[in-house]
Amino acid sequence: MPTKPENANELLDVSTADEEFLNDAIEGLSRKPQKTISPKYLYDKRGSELFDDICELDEYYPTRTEISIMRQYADEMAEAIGTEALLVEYGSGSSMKTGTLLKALKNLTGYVPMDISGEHLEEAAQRIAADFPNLHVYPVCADFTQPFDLPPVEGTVRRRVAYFPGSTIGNFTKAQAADVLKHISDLMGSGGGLLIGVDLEKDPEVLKRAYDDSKGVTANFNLNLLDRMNRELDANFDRSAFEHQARYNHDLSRIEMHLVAEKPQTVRLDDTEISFNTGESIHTENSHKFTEETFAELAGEAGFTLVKVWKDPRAYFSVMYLEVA
Ligand code: AVI
Repeated sequence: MPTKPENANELLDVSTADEEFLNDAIEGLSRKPQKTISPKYLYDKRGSELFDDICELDEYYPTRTEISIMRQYADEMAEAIGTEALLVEYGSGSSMKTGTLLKALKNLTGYVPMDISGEHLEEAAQRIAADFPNLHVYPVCADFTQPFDLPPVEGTVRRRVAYFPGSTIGNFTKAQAADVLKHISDLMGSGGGLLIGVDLEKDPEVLKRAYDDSKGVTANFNLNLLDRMNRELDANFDRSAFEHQARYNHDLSRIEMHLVAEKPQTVRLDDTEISFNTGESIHTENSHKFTEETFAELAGEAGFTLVKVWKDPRAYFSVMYLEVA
């Protein structure tokens, strides 16, 4: 059995400091005319659990559709990637999709799971290391909206390939997504690849049901952000005075999540007071939907060329493979 490099399975923590949450929350909630908070703050431990519950909902089609695409086409994806690749996963933890891909990949040199949550990451890395005992796993704790370096790895790396499942790219604004894609293309380098889950444009009614489900799980996920600010930032939000809303923005092809104040109120956040009028909202998340063309254009700005696209029969979701020229 090959021996593992010394740094395999060791967590490399390059995440940003916690006080950023307070600064970001005060800055975002002071914005006019639209109060806003970055969607990355939806994912504390409770938020991550609620997101896992969302993925199980009948109305939330993306997860199960992406898994079915991975199961059906993993071999074709592995063929496009080739041998002796270093696979870098953006936002790991989606072990079902990753396992399917790792099984199909031939002679993989190493696997770098990356996540902003150290806890989530260690669990995911341990699971993968147990399922693939011969695989060299190098977990990296990082906020991938910022540039970061890859750990040194042992063996021949013929190509670095980013694996970015879940259509998380859709949660960034177009400008942020272009930046993230540029960081990825810089890190993968010339000849590098990107295998990415991309949610597709569809009937807005299907989208509204997916983002405002009948069991209220997505509402809880959104409202948890208020609880989180109370827990971590010494805030005093009354969650019963806010309502979850999912709105489809036709012009920007995206679902927007908002927390809407149901009555006028003033909330304290550390030493800052934030006032809300009735109907005023905090914009908490965007989920952009693409066509093959709009995504190829966005990724093209970062130096990627679209090589292949796999879709489900309803064309609800896609997995695209792109390469850096
Ligand atoms: C993580 N991300 C891709 C999800 C999405 O569909 O945009 C987050 C989510 N928000 C509400 N439901 C799911």
